[in-house]
Amino acid sequence: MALHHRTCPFCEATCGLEIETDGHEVVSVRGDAKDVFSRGFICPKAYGIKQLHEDPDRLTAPLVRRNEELVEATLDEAFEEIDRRLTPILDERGRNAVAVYVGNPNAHNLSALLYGPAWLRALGSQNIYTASTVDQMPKQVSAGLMFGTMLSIPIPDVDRCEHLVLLGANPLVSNGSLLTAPDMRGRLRRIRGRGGKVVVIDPRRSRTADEADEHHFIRPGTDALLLAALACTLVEEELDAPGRLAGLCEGLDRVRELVRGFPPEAVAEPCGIPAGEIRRMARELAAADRAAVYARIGTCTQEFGTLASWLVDVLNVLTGNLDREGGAMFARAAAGQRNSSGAPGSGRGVRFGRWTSRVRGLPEVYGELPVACLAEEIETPGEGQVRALITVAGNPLVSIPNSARLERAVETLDFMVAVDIYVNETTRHADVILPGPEPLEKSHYDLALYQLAARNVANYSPAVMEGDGPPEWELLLRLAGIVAGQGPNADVEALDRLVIETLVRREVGLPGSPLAERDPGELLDALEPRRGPERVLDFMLRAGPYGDGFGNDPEGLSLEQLERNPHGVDLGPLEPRLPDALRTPSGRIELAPEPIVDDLERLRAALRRPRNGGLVLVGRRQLRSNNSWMHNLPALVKGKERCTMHVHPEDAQRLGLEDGRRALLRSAAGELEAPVEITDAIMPGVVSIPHGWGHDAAGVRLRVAAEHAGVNSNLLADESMVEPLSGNAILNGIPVEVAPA
Ligand SMILES: Nc1nc2c(c(=O)[nH]1)N[C@H]1C(S)=C(S)[C@@H](COP(=O)(O)OP(=O)(O)OC[C@H]3O[C@@H](n4cnc5c(=O)[nH]c(N)nc54)[C@H](O)[C@@H]3O)O[C@H]1N2
Ligand SMILES: Nc1nc2c(c(=O)[nH]1)N[C@H]1C(S)=C(S)[C@@H](COP(=O)(O)OP(=O)(O)OC[C@H]3O[C@@H](n4cnc5c(=O)[nH]c(N)nc54)[C@H](O)[C@@H]3O)O[C@H]1N2
Ligand code: SF4
Ligand SMILES: [Mo]
Repeated sequence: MALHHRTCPFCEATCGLEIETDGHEVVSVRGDAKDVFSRGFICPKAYGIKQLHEDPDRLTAPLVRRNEELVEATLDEAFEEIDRRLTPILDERGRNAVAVYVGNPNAHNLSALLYGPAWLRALGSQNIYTASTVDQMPKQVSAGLMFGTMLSIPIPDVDRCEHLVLLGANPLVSNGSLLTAPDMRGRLRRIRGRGGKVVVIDPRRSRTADEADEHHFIRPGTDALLLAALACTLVEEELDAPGRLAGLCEGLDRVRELVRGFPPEAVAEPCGIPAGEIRRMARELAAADRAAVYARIGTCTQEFGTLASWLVDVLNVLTGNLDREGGAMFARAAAGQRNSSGAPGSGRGVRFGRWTSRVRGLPEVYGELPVACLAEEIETPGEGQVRALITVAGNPLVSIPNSARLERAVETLDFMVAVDIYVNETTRHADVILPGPEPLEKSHYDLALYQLAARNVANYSPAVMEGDGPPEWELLLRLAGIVAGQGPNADVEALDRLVIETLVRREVGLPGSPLAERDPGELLDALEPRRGPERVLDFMLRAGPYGDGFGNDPEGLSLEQLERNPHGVDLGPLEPRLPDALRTPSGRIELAPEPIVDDLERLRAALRRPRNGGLVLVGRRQLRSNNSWMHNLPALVKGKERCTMHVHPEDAQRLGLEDGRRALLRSAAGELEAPVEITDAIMPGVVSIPHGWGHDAAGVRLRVAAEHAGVNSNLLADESMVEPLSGNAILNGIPVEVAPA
């Protein structure tokens, strides 16, 4: 028997797990009571790490398509096939003919975070797509424009705040997003316990709403109007008090003027929230000592996603709560954080639209194109047409709008590779599947999520057991070798060396770095004998804000120190970081970025838009689910059917829908049938279906999931609808017609 401590990789909460193993068998999975951040908390998904380990459908060997069928092959055969098929496409049709889709699990995968960028650079295609444009891209756009980097996202200081307003987020189910804070139920209860208040704005009375002091239904897609009206109230009633932030902001007076155009009396009707309530909410927000406004996916995947994301931080500024204890603060991560590297206080800022998508002309954002464009880029002939697709831990045939169209498009590709652990709705179309190791077989460090954490922590977990196959970073470097023209057997060791050398050289050349002017050779020697992600991570930690600086501070952080602390290292509560954390060219908070301000005209038009009284569709997440890919684990799908359509009793009656019977939903993009679940926890005029289901397609090798297939809600989402600033898909507030099936 052996006891291991490992961070859970399944969601953003980064809970510590205590895993007991007996040889290759997982005996038990518990919360790690000594974890410095989660202190024993886990959710039901943690057990998934055991069931994933045992899942007979999980791939452990590469698959290659031979005579129409996916059959097991050796790794060398798989890479030879990739080289044989991909290289001519690159040679004859150019780099853009190969598209890549990077899915959500990459954000929880050290190998992918460290080596993904390297292989994408080697590929050099403009057709890079990720799950970010069906998720948080609007927040990254507003954060980049306001503060200078895409992950400079203020996090509510939940452990010290006394008034928290949550919009479009259900952390009691999702366990938090762009807010890494295990046990949100406990944290919200403590806010109330210390006399504070929790307010939830959501078209559904969610589990989080049940735990709150106050919940308001809101018409989907109208959060930007509500937020603007809250800001307007602060300004009109002279309740705004930015304090020291006033001296850090560019455009404060301009914003004060702009929000005056959205008085509560004007937005009440479209939002479905009375003006008096909006004014009261604004007054309470202003009166609270330590308050934060926080919004998540419901406010991102909608028509005014970037405006809503921006207005959240406008409110945090106007109330003086940005960068203040108990307000909305910036984490200070131990490794890899752009806003704590180099010279403090200013930077290059962000630039978008360096290229545009070929068919629809949508701008690139942070090096990627909107995934809602992928199908048309495959379908439309001409130079730069996508002929090959490589998915890395992604299931776009379920996750992106109008997935039926993408499916038809994918069937016409010349070649497709998937780096994935299952044959699912997407990967069944691949010609080669490269399975990475399961979570227990790889080391873990949350490079991305600690930048968004409600407390500064660092926690590294070594692999729990040895895998048979190669680590994911080696797979990615071999792919890099192929697209760089080095053939199927590139020297992985040499490529890995190139990755670390590039990183070290960049750091020593960076003005303001603690390692500026140091000798790269000396630093590389000090990293010996580490290889792969451990070498890169060790370097990032030592070069980071708590690092040992390779001798500068012998007490400072290094990977070795994290290895000695299996329950993590607590780096303390959030601390004010402005102006140092800014990376805007002006060295100021850009409170009125031009592209965002220009978009207010579109919001103003929404005030005048007549409403037809029709139904709109939103999504919802479920505790025992993780997007599309954990439905093959028996413990997570047992019990009653979960992929149902929620509808309010009044709507059900009007439409003749009966609980437990099926409804037919139609949208501009498509139609589907779903079982009806009548509940007054949803706002009249709104229906809800969770995403990530629909596992009954031919060729899918998910035996458990197939028995709990559900329907894919993205058959209804319209790929032609994207939010203009971020290119994010609009997945909430989709007009639908509903009738008994
Ligand atoms: N309608 C609607 N659509 C949505 C959303 C919504 O709210 N409503 N939410 C959106 C959001 S927020 C997201 S993040 C996306 C998610 O979109 P995707 O990232 O496309 O989908 P996932 O379901 O996360 O699929 C993950 C894939 O990774 C594989 N995988 C899991 N673990 C590993 C691993 O360790 N290694 C490898 N190589 N593969 C692995 C799984 O088998 C699966 O194929 O969906 C989006 N789509
Ligand atoms: N158990 C579980 N946990 C997960 C996931 C999962 O699938 N299952 N997925 C993970 C991923 S990839 C992500 S991105 C995060 C997301 O984490 P959250 O952002 O917390 O996501 P949800 O739980 O979907 O909550 C979104 C809420 O927005 C509401 N909503 C919909 N439209 C609107 C609107 O127009 N306005 C407002 N104000 N609200 C609206 C929905 O009713 C829903 O309650 O969760 C992560 N954690
Ligand atoms: S909350 Fe998230 S990180 Fe914590 S145990 Fe559940 S899935 Fe894992
Ligand atoms: Mo997500």
